[in-house]
Amino acid sequence: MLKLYHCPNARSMRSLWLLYELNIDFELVEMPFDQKYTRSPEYLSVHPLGRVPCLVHDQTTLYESGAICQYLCETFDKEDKLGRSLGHKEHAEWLQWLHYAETVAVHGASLVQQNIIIAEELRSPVVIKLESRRLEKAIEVLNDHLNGREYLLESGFSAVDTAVGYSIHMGSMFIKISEYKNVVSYYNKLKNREAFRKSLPKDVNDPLEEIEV
Ligand SMILES: N[C@@H](CCC(=O)N[C@@H](CS)C(=O)NCC(=O)O)C(=O)O
Repeated sequence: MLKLYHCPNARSMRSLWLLYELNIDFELVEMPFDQKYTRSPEYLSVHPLGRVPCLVHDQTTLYESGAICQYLCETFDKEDKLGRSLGHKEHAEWLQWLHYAETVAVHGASLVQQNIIIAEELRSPVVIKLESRRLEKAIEVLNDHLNGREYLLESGFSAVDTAVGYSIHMGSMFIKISEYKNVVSYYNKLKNREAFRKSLPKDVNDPLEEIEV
């Protein structure tokens, strides 16, 4: 049994996208991003913090998107099409980008709190400015790395592009990424993947609009 708990546009989109890339059968449990569902006793008995993603595979439960990515590749991608297992020359780099995805996403998550979740009178312009700047710096590093490259790894598309690609997707909701030309062309390429499209929220307005480079 393989089951993914997911909320639209949340970090679980990484796991959903990757499951579609892997083209394997799984059960999708989609919940609104609402504590009525994510903090329900039923869901808290699966994930003690009531967050997403959460992956259940037979007796194994995982609730870190990075761990889920590595686990899915190690379990279902024995030929290293999307993973780069121990011994592969890109293994260390693959791990680095897998976890760098969270370095980017934490700033996006903070901006979700500041712009959407907390009451307007509690929002802080200083925190918004700081987090936006830190997000921009993290995107700048990606922009430099992507110079002359199609994907994060020299050998081509891999699971770490789903991890980092989601972080760009999330970050682009809060900062203007159009000045980061390499990031924009990379993101436009990722957005054309069928698995990415399938992982988008169904009610999204114009998800596939290309950003001008
Ligand atoms: N480091 C975790 C972060 C998980 C996380 O915080 N997910 C957010 C959605 S992006 C969540 O579920 N938030 C709901 C909440 O905190 O109530 C991961 O990468 O899976």
